[in-house]
Amino acid sequence: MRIGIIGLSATGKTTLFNLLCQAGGSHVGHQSPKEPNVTVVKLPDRRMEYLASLFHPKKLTHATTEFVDFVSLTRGAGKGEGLGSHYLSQMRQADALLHVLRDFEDPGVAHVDTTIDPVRDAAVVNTEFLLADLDTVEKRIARLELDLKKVKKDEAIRELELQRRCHAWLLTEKPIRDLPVSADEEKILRGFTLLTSKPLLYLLNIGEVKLGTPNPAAESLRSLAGKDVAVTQLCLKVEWEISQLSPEDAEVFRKDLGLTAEGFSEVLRACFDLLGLITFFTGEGGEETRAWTIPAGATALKAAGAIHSDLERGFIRAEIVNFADLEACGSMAAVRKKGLHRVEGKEYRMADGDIVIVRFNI
Ligand SMILES: Nc1nc2c(ncn2[C@@H]2O[C@H](COP(=O)(O)OP(=O)(O)OP(=O)(O)O)[C@@H](O)[C@H]2O)c(=O)[nH]1
Ligand SMILES: [Mg+2]
Repeated sequence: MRIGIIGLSATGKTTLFNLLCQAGGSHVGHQSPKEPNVTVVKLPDRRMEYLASLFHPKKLTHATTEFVDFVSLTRGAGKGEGLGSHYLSQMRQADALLHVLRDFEDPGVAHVDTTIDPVRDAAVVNTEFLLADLDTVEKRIARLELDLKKVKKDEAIRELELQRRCHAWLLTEKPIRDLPVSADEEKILRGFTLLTSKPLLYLLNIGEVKLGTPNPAAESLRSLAGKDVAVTQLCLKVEWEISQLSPEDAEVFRKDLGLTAEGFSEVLRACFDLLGLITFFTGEGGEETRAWTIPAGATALKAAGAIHSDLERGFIRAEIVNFADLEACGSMAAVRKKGLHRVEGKEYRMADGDIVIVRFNI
């Protein structure tokens, strides 16, 4: 899973990226100045520590997410101005976009505009994405029309119809996320990698003075948000300061400011929820306890495939205990005694927190 950090200049993207690197991310680094920075971040999950305390594994492997720190977007990027098209094509590779919006006053930090207005800034970037998508769709339509003149293929005819629908929709200035499509069409759409089809998380980078107060910008963004759009906020400056403290001091500081949970895990969680992913675990009786991510609604067979293709191929059954039952009972033995241990087939839909043993034969 790859999440692209995007936004206008000096909104806090790199600050966020550095925080992610600190929070256990390994820095994959720059290949060249034109390439963005990438980090792989462990997805915090309190359940992992609990499982480790029961299973005593040699190795504990968290689920991970890749974050990419992109160069700032500017007006005109959607029409390919400057390096616009180069950066936008990199953004198309992301599974979701995390849009950092400046919502802090600081005369020392230059802003592209004269006022602080995150809702306006969000619209600026969205417009560039709409223009970029229009361009992509137009080029594809022209290509398909040309191909269809030579050979009539059903697949191309279907795609052309869908591309034309996308085109008309984009002209009304609406994101592809909100375009009503069938499940089959959604699959085809995924291959288009349109920017306005990607799940989007707005992160308002708020000033310290706004901590603990209701934020009208967040409310406005929420009221405008369509499908697959979420809004969250953090004060990145404060998060950065906290990240430089010892764990004890950090806790005191958080309390003083009325900040409860790790702000950071919340952002990660929000990305995860937005992508519609769930976690399942393996490791009972093994050397490694591991968290895996799959799309919500995936079957036991798909879960087996996420672990190894052999498990999918030779799948016999899945033995499942849900984490909530395990925690309530205190041990696997107690879970079994209570009959909360289940045997499921291929078609079973995995639930978040399922602990799985896949029985297979190849
Ligand atoms: N006051 C204040 N300054 C911040 C905050 N977050 C970031 N900054 C400052 O804003 C400046 C830009 O932050 P970056 O994280 O580099 O922003 P960016 O979006 O990566 O900027 P570009 O990559 O240049 O577009 C830095 O000087 C940060 O120290 C914040 O929450 N409050
Ligand atoms: Mg930066």
